[in-house]
Amino acid sequence: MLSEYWWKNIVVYQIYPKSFQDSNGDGIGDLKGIISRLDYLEKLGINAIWLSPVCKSPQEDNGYDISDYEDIDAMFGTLEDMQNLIKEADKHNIKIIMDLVLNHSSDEHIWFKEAKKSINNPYHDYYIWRDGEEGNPPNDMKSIFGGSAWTYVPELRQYYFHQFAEKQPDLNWDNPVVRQEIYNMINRWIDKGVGGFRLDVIDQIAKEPDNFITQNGPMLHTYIRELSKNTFKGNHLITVGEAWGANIERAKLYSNPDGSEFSMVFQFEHIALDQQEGKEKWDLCPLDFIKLKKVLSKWQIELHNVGWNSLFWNNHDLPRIVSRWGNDKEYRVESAKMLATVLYGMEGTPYIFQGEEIGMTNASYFELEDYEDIESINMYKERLKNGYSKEEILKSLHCKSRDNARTPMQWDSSENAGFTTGKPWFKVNKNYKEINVEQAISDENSIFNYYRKLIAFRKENPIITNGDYTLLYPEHKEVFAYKKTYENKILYVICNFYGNIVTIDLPNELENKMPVIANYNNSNSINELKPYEARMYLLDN
Ligand code: TEU
Ligand code: CA
Repeated sequence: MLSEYWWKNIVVYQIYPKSFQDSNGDGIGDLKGIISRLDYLEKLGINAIWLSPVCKSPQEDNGYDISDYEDIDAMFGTLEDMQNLIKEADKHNIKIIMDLVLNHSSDEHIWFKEAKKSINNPYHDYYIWRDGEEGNPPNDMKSIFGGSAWTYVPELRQYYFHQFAEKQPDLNWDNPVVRQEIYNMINRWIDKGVGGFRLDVIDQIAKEPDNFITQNGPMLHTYIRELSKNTFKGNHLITVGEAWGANIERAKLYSNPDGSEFSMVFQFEHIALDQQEGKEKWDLCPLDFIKLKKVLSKWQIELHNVGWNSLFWNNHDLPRIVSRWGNDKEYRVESAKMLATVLYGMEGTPYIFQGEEIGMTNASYFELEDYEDIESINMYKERLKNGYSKEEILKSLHCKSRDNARTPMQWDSSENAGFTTGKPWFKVNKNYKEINVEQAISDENSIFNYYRKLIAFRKENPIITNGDYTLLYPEHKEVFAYKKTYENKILYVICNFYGNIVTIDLPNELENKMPVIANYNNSNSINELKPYEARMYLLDN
């Protein structure tokens, strides 16, 4: 029997199914491919898989546009394959977390096809419509993927609302019939044995387009509590709400230990600190390191005992962290380990995005025609129109495109990195001969083996999830260090976040102590940190 808070002590692994492992040579990753890699995931030490969407979808946004919530897309397999995955994963002590995209559906969902037949159709009110004349939308709200948030349907003389692409119409959460349909659908997945849910852009469901409200609408937490109560509440599932707009106060609601909303929040404050303030992610600037320390520490302290956070550097929407804030050239291995060390001493549930554990890098040599992602392609078109040069745009894409995370998983040095025997749907990163799973498993000093150590260490040491956190040297420009105390233990995490040697006066009690985990075998002197050096010490109090 699972304890109520079992998800506090695990590590989650995110799979982007299209790019993980192909099993039938069509060049697209699939469910059978995932089943074939469960041994690998068990070896890493993870206990849950967050599976990006595998439901039926025209794939306008790689599955984040669902046309049938209760069927599996043929390119990934069948419902039976999904049941097998749940069953086989369970044998490896791994739960399957489904990705629920509830803010919008695909325009090819039967609900929307019906909805646009007539304003009297029973499904019409499943979506958000406003009367209007062609060329004159209700207001000038923009879609997150570019262009207007309103699309005209001439037969109805109405516009429908979409926060994302035209093919992703927003569901009308103010309609109780829609909410009930969603709850029934979720309950059928619970009956099939899934271990939990990740809720896509959940902070955007309670929108009020007439008032320009998309995030954090007034009804948001009322709807989430109703959702939880009617579905997963009390079922001991792991549930995680994706919320770009969460602050601490809201995060306490999302992750209230009373289970009224979700197990945890997945928020992004720390991961947007290398863009110009008030601008888009494409508007690059150097990382504000002092702020990064402040932000991560704030979340550690403020949610302690009253909420629960996710710990991550990567997902399918973010560039690869080793290329972003590490060094994917001469210090790739050291910096990838250092970045992991910073997070793995913290309270929260860590998420590994596929390939992170072997230090996969950005595809920073892509040409414009290599990009597949709708967000990247639309940004390119829009910025070109607005007078940006191709070079500027390409630079932003190299640094920030979501496609950096979506190149196929690098399993070995054979053709197509062992991802497929056919033609891969998306280019394999050309560094796969050096960076791959086979290499990582055989090398005892690999990033992979370091992650295994960190994961095992977390599970054995309650100080990580229960300890009191203090940031050390908050104003230091290169060192990220913190201390935790719990019962009779003290944990120190000391990291050099940069590629130069740093000398710093470390606490006296570390003198003559050996780190329990470190990314260099020996240090010259305790007070000298090598490039990207990371150490974790566990002391008796
Ligand atoms: O992402 C939420 C979201 O707002 C992103 O579009 C984000 O703004 C962008 O990726 C930053 O570059 C979720 C999913 O994770 C994403 O893959 C989907 O495209 C999006 O929702 C729509 O479902
Ligand atoms: Ca396939």
